[in-house]
Amino acid sequence: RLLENALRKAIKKQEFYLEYQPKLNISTNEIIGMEALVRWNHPDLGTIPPVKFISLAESTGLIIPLGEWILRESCRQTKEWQEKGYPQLRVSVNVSVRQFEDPYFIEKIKRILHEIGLDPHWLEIELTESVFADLKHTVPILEGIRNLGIHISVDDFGTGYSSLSYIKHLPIDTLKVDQSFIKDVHLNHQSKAIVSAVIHLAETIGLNVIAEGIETLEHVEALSKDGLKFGQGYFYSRPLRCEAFEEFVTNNA
Ligand code: G
Ligand code: G
Ligand code: MN
Ligand code: NA
Repeated sequence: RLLENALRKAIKKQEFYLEYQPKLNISTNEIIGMEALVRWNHPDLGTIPPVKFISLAESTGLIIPLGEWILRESCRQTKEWQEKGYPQLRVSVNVSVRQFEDPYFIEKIKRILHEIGLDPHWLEIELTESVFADLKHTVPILEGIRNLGIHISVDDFGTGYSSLSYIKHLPIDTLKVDQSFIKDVHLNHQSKAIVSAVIHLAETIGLNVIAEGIETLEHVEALSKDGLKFGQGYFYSRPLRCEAFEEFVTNNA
């Protein structure tokens, strides 16, 4: 209750900000994009991480206005970076099932992109597998999003319902292998087998794969051997505030 009211006020007072975590080509170390991650800067409690408020925002429906702000702000920032002459990068935004099920979702995205003047090609949305529980309902929405030119990636891949047999029928672009499989990929045969299977099968059906949660050089080496192209994780960079992200991009160029 208390936190719910605080969250309601925080949305009105705009106490949120975004951090950006780089995504890289793991063989060239070239930056290919960034994931926007929300943080709440509470006036008394300081920075509150999303694990403390996203599920509350979802259960109360506050994720709808909050999610709209996150989409708008990440698109606005991406456009600003393009205009400032930074390399053109795609921004990935996490979208909750609740937002995805909002009948105005596609209209809202269109309006935001139009207002900001950002080409849809530079936007990617990250959805978890829970979205795919009801395919009859999901596929037309995914197609609508993709027809705009927006990319779609499946977040935390491997932890939910999907099997590669039905993934092949979905209008998606990228599988994001869950960090739980990356953590011990260099030590555990089972994790390694799962990661290899995802990489190779994704390749045959024409999807991109990115690994999240890369923390060490051992991870990079094990994943490169398996033919993985893209990655993200503390080994490269933590999520960064705008200024630090600009610095990262400048040093990476
Ligand atoms: O950002 P952090 O690194 O702490 O993320 C923790 C969890 O919160 C992750 O599951 C992440 O997907 C989720 N999360 C972070 N930012 C957002 C956001 O902007 N929207 C939604 N829906 N979830 C987010
Ligand atoms: O659910 P989602 O994949 O969107 O959430 C990403 C979460 O993982 C965020 O909380 C982000 O800060 C965190 N994260 C990103 N890179 C790493 C990493 O290398 N190690 C760990 N432990 N967490 C990471
Ligand atoms: Mn994500
Ligand atoms: Na994830």
